[in-house]
Amino acid sequence: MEGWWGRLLRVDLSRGKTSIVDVDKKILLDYMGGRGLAIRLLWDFNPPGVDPLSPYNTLVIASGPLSGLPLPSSGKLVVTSKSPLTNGYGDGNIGSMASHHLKRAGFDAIVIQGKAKKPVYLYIENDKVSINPADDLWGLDSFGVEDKLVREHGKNVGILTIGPAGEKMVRYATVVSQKGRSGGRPGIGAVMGSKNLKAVVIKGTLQPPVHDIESLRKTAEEAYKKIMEAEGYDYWVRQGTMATIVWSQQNSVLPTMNFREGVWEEYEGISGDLMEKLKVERRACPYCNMGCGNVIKDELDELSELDYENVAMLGSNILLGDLRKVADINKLADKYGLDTISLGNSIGFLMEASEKGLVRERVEWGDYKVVRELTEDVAFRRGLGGFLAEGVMRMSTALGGEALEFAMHVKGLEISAYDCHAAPAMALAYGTSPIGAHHKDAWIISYEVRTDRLGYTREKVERLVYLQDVRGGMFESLTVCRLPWVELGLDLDYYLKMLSHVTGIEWSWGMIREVANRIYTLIRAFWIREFDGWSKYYDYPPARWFKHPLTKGPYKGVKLDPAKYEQMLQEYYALRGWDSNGVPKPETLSKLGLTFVEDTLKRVGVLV
Ligand code: PTT
Ligand code: SF4
Repeated sequence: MEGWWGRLLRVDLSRGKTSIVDVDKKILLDYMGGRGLAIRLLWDFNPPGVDPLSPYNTLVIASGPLSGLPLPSSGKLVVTSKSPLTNGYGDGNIGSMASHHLKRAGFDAIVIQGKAKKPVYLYIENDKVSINPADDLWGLDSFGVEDKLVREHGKNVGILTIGPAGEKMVRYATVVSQKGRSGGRPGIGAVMGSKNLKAVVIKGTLQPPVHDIESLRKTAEEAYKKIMEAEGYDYWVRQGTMATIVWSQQNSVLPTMNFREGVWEEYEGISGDLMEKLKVERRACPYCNMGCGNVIKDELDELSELDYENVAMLGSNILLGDLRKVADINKLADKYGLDTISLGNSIGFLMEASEKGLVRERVEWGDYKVVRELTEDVAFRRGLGGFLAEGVMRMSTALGGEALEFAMHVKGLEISAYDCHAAPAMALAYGTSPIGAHHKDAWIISYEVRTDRLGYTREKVERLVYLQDVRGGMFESLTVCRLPWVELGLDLDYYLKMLSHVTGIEWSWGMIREVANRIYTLIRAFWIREFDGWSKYYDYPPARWFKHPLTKGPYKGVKLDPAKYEQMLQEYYALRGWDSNGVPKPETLSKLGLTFVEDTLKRVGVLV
């Protein structure tokens, strides 16, 4: 079948066995790949209510129909599991040679279950698969593992690994690749650690099946050219996502002091302009001609690859205003395999709790030395680091009372770097994101800033659903980087054309949006299945944005309005075909071919 191999690699670490199984063609067409394929596999393979850190949880590493091919920014893959941070659906996107090799090894996805008795790593060379001892890798940081595995297997492989944080099952441990690409914010690295799986090494040498290679080549060539000719290309190549620091400051969304404010007087100390002056190297994911991996030398003169989220969360959010120091903490997070967004949130939360006298320890805002020590302690779960390793939701529940109001998470996933006191649709994007508070599904904040900043309108809700379908539905399932479209305006029709040339099927926007809707609805059913007592209030952003207005900047005095938020949420549910509690209606399930989840939703008491 062109576009897909129709094959999964299944790995049972408890028994030390691997097998290759076929995937039904209809499943691939209905769910596309990446996130879509992964949620269907999780639904089928995970026992309901499974402990995410138990051997029975399933880890899926998936590529999509455009992976492994020389198409713009196609070198991404998705890592997915039930999240130990949220207890719901979790995934992350990584740009790495592992994407290229996974597809070229002849698999659409790897499905990993069980737990090895001792540390292991998985080695895949097309159909040749082995589970190898990893005693000498266990305990190493992600950079050290990568070096060792390259020495063993050569440079022409893709490597996904965890650092000490994954081994210690820090709830926001990530999967790392190529010393600076990291994915799986909701603790996918901890799931690998719980399975004693230190790394996955892939070498693929097959040619993925393509329907019309000549047309594909022409379309890709044209798209690459459009990207390079786009207005803003030079600026993007210079600053990448780091340009967002100044933009966020100007628009009062820069997370500051644990999302207390949206502006910070010292933002220039962490800006993209400063980064440009310090830059020593630029990296790119495979097949990308707009590489945004900006590398500077950090406080210790070591290399650190920076992105907006990392710098905002470890900079303005904790009042650390020196880019080289921020870069040092960012590098530690990459080495140890910790999500920078959750780390910056957890430390910011602790600083605020300390300021308010809710914890005994004094942890001052912006104290680099303490932040450095805490980051190491989180990775190894030492002392106060063990508390931080649990993430903001659990930390706030332990402290109770006032602490719950400034716990900046949705469904347990810490908020990424956009303050929403004065951005109602972005707050809704966080509320309804399928993994908890993350911007990847709908970065509607840029639309809000451009159009009607403070409105709670239906138009914004419609736009939000559209963005989710394109970003979280299409891009996460094609497993292609969305930035050529988001940042340089590459026409979305290129993706339809490429998909049609690869698969030999004429894809329309109607078809893509139906796939996306199916994916969102199945993910929603998964959350409901895994949660004990589903409520629409899980789709609410933190109390801080409703209760405590901004005290500075152009939106001084502004906070979210709960009644108007609820109205937008209800409009969102209606557009998705879900009921007023956010539960998919039977007719929606039927329309999307998801009737197989109906019994489960009845059993947990949300459907009659
Ligand atoms: C992503 C989240 C982001 S989103 C950032 S910076 W961003 C942080 N990056 C981290 C990091 O780095 N190290 C670390 N230890 N923790 C980190 N946590 C944060 O993780 C990333 C780029 C970026 S940079 C963005 S926006 C785009 N994201 C895409 C996406 O989600 N889907 C898609 N189809 N294309 C995307 N293109 C862009 O990719 P998560 P990466 Mg990432 C070092 O992981 O879990 O998805 O969370 O993957 O290869 O580093 O590329 O301003
Ligand atoms: Fe990777 Fe950046 Fe290129 Fe996207 S734009 S593929 S994140 S280098």
